[in-house]
Amino acid sequence: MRVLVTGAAGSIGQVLIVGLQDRDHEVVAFDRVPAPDGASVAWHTGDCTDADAVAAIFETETLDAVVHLAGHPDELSLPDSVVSHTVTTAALLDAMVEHDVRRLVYAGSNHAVGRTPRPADGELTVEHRPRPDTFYGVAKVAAEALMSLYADRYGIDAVSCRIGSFGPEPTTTRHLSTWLSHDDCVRMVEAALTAPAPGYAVLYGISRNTRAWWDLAPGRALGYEPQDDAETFSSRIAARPEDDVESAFVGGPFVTEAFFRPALDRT
Ligand code: 15L
Repeated sequence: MRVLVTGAAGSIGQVLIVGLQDRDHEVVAFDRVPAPDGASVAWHTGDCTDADAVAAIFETETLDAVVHLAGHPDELSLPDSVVSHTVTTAALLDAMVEHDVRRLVYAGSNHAVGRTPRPADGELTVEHRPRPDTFYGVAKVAAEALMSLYADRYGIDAVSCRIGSFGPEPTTTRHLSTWLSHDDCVRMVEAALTAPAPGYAVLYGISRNTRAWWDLAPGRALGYEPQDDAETFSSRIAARPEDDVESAFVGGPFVTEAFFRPALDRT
């Protein structure tokens, strides 16, 4: 497939460019920063919040799918969060409809349900109601709502991968439950790109962690079969004072009062 990857210069983007090429996909990259030296893919520099810049890519490139990773990975004011996550998704979906690009894979977040108390037993399913822990989570939920709307209106296949904690290895106790390895991330995105007719779908983007509290069944239904387990690293992870409070809700640190702030910045 020929896949537009937004946020291509970010940590997930860099891993996916290599991983998708290894799996015989052709990547077209989009990011606010210019192509790194030696970039092996077509590279467009621009901002996903600019609908004209997004539309211009679709006018010059022939695409089969979009992997939307761009967005600020931390808490901002509500308007800034909505622009960063929801407006960018809207710009892409409008261009996809106009140019008949039928598949969107979205870097959703566990923070869409982060305010959910950690399940005492069993796993949190995707049927659980959106329960954001931050304005970041609210904007991710709104982006998913938009994907659902475009799936219903226009028949776009749109898969939100609610990513846990992406990284080369887990570094905290919470990560033993929430980690998504680099290789599993590539497996997950490829499954979401190639699953036959998923319509609008949500999955939890984590590895096959022994201590997982999110249900992997929705991902497996789309062909995502994780191979890595954070438990492999457990002996290297030291306990921290924050661990207890971070384990109370699935959103971990984003639920704590350090993140409480007004929705709107006032001068
Ligand atoms: C996310 O969605 C954030 O982008 C990232 O900064 C981490 O906080 C991650 O979730 C997590 O929950 O570990």
